[in-house]
Amino acid sequence: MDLFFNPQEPHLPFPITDSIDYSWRWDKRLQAFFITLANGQLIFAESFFNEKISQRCVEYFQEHECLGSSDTGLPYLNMTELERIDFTHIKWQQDHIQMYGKRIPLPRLTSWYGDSGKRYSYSGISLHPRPWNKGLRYIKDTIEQATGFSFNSVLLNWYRSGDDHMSWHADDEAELGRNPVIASVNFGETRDFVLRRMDDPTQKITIPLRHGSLLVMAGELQHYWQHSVPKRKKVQGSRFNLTFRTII
Ligand SMILES: O=C(O)CCC(=O)C(=O)O
Repeated sequence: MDLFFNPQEPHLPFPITDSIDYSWRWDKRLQAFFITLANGQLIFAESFFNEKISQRCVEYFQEHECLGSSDTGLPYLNMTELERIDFTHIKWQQDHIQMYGKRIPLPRLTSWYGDSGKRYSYSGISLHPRPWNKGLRYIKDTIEQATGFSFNSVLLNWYRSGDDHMSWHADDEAELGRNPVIASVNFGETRDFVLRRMDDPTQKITIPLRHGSLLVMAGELQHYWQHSVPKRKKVQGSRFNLTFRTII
């Protein structure tokens, strides 16, 4: 029996390793879990944005001018369809990576916004920031006020269905600094965010990120852990993920 268990407080909704290096506590003010892992820290707020705001974000990210009227709720967009659509707020793009001498499209759509000059490069892709807009600034300000961290850029990922995914990687590019604080917010479908230790990939933590969830990664995490968003065949709809970062 856990003598320190307080039934009044929420319990961490996913398992973490039961060892001295791992712990969590509930923070009442932020309504979030503060989690300590071996070599890293997480803050997890399952319902950081309420349903109304989260739903508005899903619409905002997809709004576009088509036949003179704005529309939302797009089906899975391929590259040709993407080029025909003029998005109102977010300029979605299809990036490519070079693999085995071939140019391969990323299995998701992306966009990069931030302060002027805050360029970001990963996997051979170089991104120039578009200026902040009202919706992104609102999300950024809300996260900054709640957490006390500040950010100057955001990478947006649109997972059009459960086929879209993100492979194992760490956010360890030099321009993010030594121990970056990265705040990740999610809107739309729930998808699993999986962490694994680099020196022992059997050590994994799976965090279901829901409509409105916030996950902050901090400390040495990017040096010792990789993360991914695996394919999920049963997921039909879209999920939008925004990772707020500081480019130095
Ligand atoms: O979609 C997610 O939850 C993860 C995004 C991510 O890993 C990244 O942008 O580097």
